Amino acid sequence: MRTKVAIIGAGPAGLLLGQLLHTYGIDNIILERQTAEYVLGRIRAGLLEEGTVKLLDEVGVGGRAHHEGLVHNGIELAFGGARHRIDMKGLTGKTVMIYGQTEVTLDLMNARKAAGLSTVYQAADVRPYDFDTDRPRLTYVKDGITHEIDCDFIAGCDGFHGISRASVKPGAIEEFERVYPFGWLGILSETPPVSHELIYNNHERGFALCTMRSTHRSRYYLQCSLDDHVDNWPDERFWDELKRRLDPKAASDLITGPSIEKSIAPLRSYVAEPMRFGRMFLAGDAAHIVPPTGAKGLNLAASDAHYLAGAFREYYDEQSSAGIDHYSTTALSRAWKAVRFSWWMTSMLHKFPDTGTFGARIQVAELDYVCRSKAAMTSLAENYTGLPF
Ligand code: RFL
Ligand code: PHB
Repeated sequence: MRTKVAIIGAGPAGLLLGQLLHTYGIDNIILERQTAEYVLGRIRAGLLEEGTVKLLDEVGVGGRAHHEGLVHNGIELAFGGARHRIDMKGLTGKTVMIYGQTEVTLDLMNARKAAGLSTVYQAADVRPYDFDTDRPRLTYVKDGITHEIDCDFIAGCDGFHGISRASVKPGAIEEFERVYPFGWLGILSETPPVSHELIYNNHERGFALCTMRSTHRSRYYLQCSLDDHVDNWPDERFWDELKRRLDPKAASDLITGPSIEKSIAPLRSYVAEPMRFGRMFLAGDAAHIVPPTGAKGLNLAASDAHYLAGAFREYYDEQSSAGIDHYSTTALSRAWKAVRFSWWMTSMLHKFPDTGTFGARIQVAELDYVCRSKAAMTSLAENYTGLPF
């Protein structure tokens, strides 16, 4: 088998890249380890920057997001028992959209199917070879049979635990990492959200986030310890703890109900440099991870896909390698700004075991400053709604 771009991973990065390449007339194949149902079952991100929505429009799949997504003009920061609104639209002219990653993935999968593009699900033991030469190739096993794909380029869109980054020879990658001493326990429930905008809560018992998937489906997160387990959190305990971390009005407005999903995710900041190794390029979580506090992971996957698709288009349409030569620098420059913003939001909002009461007072001083200073608020809003790409 032969294709121009072989993409590993059918998450948001891989699917969006595949669709952008198709729009530009560049043939591609996606190899995904899991089934489509498994990929769609993962409850993850929920918030899209305007730039990400524009990319969905560019590949012709933005219709349902515009129809069903919830456009938000602001967020609230809660501390010391009170809520403070950041008017992002007023400060930056930009909004964000609540539209689940599962929906983005479904829309992209449907478009890919409709265009008759090739996706191999349950592709086992995917291996990239010879990407330091002009003739890279991949092998994978499907139904016990080994297949080979020759290609011009490999796109490693296979997430943090993927094979692409792991295939690079030791010493060729520099890694930057911060592991946080806590995780997020998340639940999804078929209940109306406590407020029509997101509430980020700094509380002495730990961080809490009130978000949503729709006007009748809520998503809540609690900071938890790294060794915690969902079995320790029956719904009742979750709702009780959430109420204790909310301001009095939100606690009394909260409508509870049975959870339909519950999971724990560790928090990590990670960047691999560079994002290009000969003819293999990393995109999305394969290259960088951010803690979810800034809502940036999926949006970074989208901007990487945009940069990489543009670079391939330049290569095929203009016979120029300039785009692929600049890809790593361009993508890393934007990624690092999101890494910084996500780290900052995480630092300001969570309870840290080692900084004590001094650290807690510093957080409140910073939150109070952010909520009173137009300059600080604008900086938060500019980063939250997404830096340009
Ligand atoms: P994905 O989504 O992990 O997809 C990678 C795909 O590659 C496949 N794969 C392989 N396929 C073949 N061979 C192999 N050897 C393979 N190894 C892996 C996997 O099965 C998978 O299908 O990476 P991608 O595409 O880079 O997308 C990244 C996003 O999924 C991620 O950054 C976001 O979910 C992060 N995130 C958020 N991002 C936002 O922008 N806004 C948010 O509001 C937001 N909230 C979140 C989040 C992540 C969370 N968790 C669970 C970490 C909230 C949470 C709780
Ligand atoms: C979500 O809706 O899951 C979500 C929203 C904003 C965040 C993190 C997660 O910062």
